[in-house]
Amino acid sequence: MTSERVAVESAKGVNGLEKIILRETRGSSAEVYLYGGHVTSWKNEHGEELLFVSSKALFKPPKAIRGGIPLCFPQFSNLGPLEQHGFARNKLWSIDTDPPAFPTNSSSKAHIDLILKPSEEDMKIWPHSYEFRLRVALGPGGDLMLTSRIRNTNSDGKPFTFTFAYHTYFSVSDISEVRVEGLETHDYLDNLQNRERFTEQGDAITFEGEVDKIYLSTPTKIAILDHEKKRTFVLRKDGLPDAVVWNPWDKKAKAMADFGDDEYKHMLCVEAAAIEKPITLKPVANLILRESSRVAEDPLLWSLYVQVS
Ligand code: TA6
Repeated sequence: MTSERVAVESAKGVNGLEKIILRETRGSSAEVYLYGGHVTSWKNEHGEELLFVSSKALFKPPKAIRGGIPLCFPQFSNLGPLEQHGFARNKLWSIDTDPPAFPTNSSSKAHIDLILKPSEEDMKIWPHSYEFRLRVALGPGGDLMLTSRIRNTNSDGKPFTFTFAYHTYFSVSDISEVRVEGLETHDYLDNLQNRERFTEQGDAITFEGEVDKIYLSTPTKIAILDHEKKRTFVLRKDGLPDAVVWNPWDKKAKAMADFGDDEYKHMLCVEAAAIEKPITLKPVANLILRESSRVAEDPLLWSLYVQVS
């Protein structure tokens, strides 16, 4: 592999924040910031960016980066006493130099293991000891896989409970031309109507206004069809029963300082999540949560899994 195609490279990103660049032999690439364990770029073999990051995103702690794949842990949204979406997305992660063996073998060298552990200060906010390991990997076909392994290391034997989401911002050509398939007929909680419960209509979801819905117990495969780009994102998730669909549309877009007024036209969040039934983890128990996304010019399938050991 020539120097410019080193599989894993550390580099300085925006505001000097450290990032890891992953490159796959066939040309796809991804970038992950240690700040937030945050994937901010995923490009296909043609160098086309597949994730949305706002032109107004602040790469400045403690503000989370607007775009890419923020990690919502240990709390989704305001479903608890902690700050919105928890704290994992605004903590500094480290490179995990000695990760436990990985459940599956991948031929791709383009992966990085990060780890987050609480400091004394953190324990005052959330009184639990844990190890959150995140592997970000690029597959041979350019697919992006995120695997979270969460271990409860409380020495007092106490379990802890959390909600979780991969808050993925997909880049789309024109939101009014996008369809989401796989959530039809499923129940959802509408965040715009006090999380009241409704059932989705029978057709694929299309967008003509603000959407903020938590779909419950969805299928493991969800597709995002971008007709203009003749592109389909195939998102696979296991162990993450729910899926959030969000687009702020024009008014909310204007209200967000780190988001451009018209940028809602070019992004859609489809988030693999565990929200309706919070996850409880006993000490020493190990949980693996995984999501993968793939671009399929001609839709093909991908599969991954979740395991509790
Ligand atoms: O995932 C959807 C959502 O919970 C929306 O309600 C909206 O608040 C969005 O996340 C962004 O949240 P943030 O805290 O990043 O501004």
